[in-house]
Amino acid sequence: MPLSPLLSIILSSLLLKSVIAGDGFCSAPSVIAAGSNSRPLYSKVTDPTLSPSHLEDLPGFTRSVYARDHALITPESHVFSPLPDWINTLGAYLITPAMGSHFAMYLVKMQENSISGLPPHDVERFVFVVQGTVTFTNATGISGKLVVDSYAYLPPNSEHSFKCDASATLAIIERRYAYVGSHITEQIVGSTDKQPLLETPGEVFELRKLLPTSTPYDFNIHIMDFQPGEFLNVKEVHYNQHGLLLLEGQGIYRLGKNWYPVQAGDVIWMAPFVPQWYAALGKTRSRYLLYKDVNRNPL
Ligand code: UGY
Ligand code: MN
Repeated sequence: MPLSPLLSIILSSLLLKSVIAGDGFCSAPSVIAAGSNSRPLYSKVTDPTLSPSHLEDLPGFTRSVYARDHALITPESHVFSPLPDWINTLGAYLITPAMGSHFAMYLVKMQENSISGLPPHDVERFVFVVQGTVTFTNATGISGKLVVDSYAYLPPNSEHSFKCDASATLAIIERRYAYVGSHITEQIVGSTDKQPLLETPGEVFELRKLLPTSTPYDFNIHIMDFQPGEFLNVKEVHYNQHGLLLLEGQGIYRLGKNWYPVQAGDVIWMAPFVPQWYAALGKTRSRYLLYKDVNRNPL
């Protein structure tokens, strides 16, 4: 039987009230508030939402996963401890060869009077500033400040230091350099926003590469941007390995047969040939930093 006009007005105003009050409906955390632009760049990495609000108090809950061919290491699982050879600095190794990778990826927290140590012999280093400012000094004694979104690449066996006099968070990637012929790499300092957008045939995401693509470099760092709703067209399966830090946004990462909700601050290890696919969701841009080994014959 049709509702009388008066009854339906009363019912819809009650319904509206309960939506505004948030009662009577499943309520999800507001993605709009979470994506507000008033926070500094990449602040979700250093100040993450540890888990969906209805799960954050659940004892033992984590989204982290460690599998044979991939791992998702989420912020509530990050364990920081003093870094060997560094002064006054804490680090969390999130990807290491113990997982099967040929590289290491770790987060570093520096504070007043923090000083970096050097990587082992023949190991190259890539440093990306996620938060704060560090002073970088190279082998010739030349110094400069590195701010958020800037980075440095250090060839193997090159003297250098990073110092901090307030607070900084760095994402670091290191691997044993794969020498080929007489090629050598050079020190590089740059910032993401100065790197040109590259062609991505068949794909919609925006791509920047932070290192030269020439033969001496045995890896590159990609910065990949997706607007909400955009996704990888290729359901990738390839010989290269990846280390990924989600700098902004949220979405779904497919790894093998698993589908993971992910958000800024999450780190992912992808072994060679693990099927991989990403779709950006939410209300804000997704941006990730991606290690990829290149330019070497896999045999
Ligand atoms: O270049 C890549 O392999 C990149 N598109 N992979 C990824 O985003 N998982
Ligand atoms: Mn890939």
